[in-house]
Amino acid sequence: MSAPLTTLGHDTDGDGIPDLDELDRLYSRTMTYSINALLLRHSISSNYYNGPFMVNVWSYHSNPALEDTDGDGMLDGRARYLLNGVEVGPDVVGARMVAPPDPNPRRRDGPEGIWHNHMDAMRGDVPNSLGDLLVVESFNHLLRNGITLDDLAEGARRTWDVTWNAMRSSAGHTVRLITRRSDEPINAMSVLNAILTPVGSAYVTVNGSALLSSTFRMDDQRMAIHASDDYPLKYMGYNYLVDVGLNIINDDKAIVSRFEFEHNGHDLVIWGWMGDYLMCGSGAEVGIYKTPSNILGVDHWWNVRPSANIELYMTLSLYGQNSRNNFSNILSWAPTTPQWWVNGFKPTSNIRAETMVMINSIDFSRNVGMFNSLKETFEHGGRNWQYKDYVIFDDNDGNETVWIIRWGDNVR
Ligand SMILES: [Ca+2]
Ligand SMILES: [Ca+2]
Ligand SMILES: [Ca+2]
Ligand SMILES: [Ca+2]
Repeated sequence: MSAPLTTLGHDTDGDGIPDLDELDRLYSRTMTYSINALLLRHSISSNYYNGPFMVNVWSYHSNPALEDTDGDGMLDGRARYLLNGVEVGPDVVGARMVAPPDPNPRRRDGPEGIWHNHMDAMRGDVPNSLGDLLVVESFNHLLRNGITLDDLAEGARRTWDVTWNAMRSSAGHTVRLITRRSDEPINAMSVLNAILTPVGSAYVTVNGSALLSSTFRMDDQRMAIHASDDYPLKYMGYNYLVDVGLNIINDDKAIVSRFEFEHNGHDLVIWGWMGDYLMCGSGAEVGIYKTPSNILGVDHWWNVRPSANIELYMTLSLYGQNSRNNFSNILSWAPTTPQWWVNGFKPTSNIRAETMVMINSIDFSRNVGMFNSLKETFEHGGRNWQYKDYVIFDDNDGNETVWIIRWGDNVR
């Protein structure tokens, strides 16, 4: 260490925690058993030992000479920030937070190497605004993969009746469905027709959603496509059928994260998916929804609009595992405007959900109360306790950011 422990507040490794706090508590520990065992092993009479039997040790919360005690890529006591690819302190203007403080400085959190890979990916240019309007490319992707109109219809038939009823009653006035099954040669419009006709809201809310309002856009760096949050879903809400739809439609089962909590008398849910989306390729999405209403036996989760203080700054990164300790960045997205829903899809990628890792951040500084309500549900005895390993709460230094790191079952 670079200063005596008597120098209060000194932080040798600069990780935000003073040396003394990293060392935690000094206590006296007996060494009698170990010393006697050693003497016995070497057949030495205890009469020959006249040293101490008690030693003073630190209980050691984290290493005062290392920023990242457990080497998992998250620092012991502070979040990590980048500006133009260079790691900087939190106070640098324009710096973007890319990793939370380590919730467990002495135990690796998340899949091995993921935070290192994430830091590397974030050093590059991360798209933060929308660019081209995009419709044709996702259709081409669909067709390239040999998916026929009959495939779409078959996959959706089972859920159609109930989703249609729910959709009609909840959102019929906001969405004009195209209900004609086209027999024309395959082109973008006939694919659109085929999708919307049999699938209904399950498809509309997951894969076809943005197509309804033509707001699928490529980000400004052409890394991935994004559905704008200003589209019919906000009038319709999500429900469990979305999960059903996603799982039927894709060969690959989606990984779903679903955290329920209450705030100010509202039932809220943070709901995320990742997987290989039929039309859009490898993708992920996370949204905040509130107040379920039961329509024809189906709970609908309505989004949080128009309450501006529930639109929050969110980021999303998606990775596919190549091998142990090695992840490829599928997409990253850090929009500069607050969202109730963040999403990204890469039509040219077909990574399976079980080898994916999603890293999502939600900055609750616009709504600290909601942060606290959510956090309580991840504490021992709370309703989301079972998911605690997937969520990191950063309330250090005035941050109120929630990080969701979700990985598939096959990630090693
Ligand atoms: Ca330190
Ligand atoms: Ca340290
Ligand atoms: Ca660490
Ligand atoms: Ca850790």
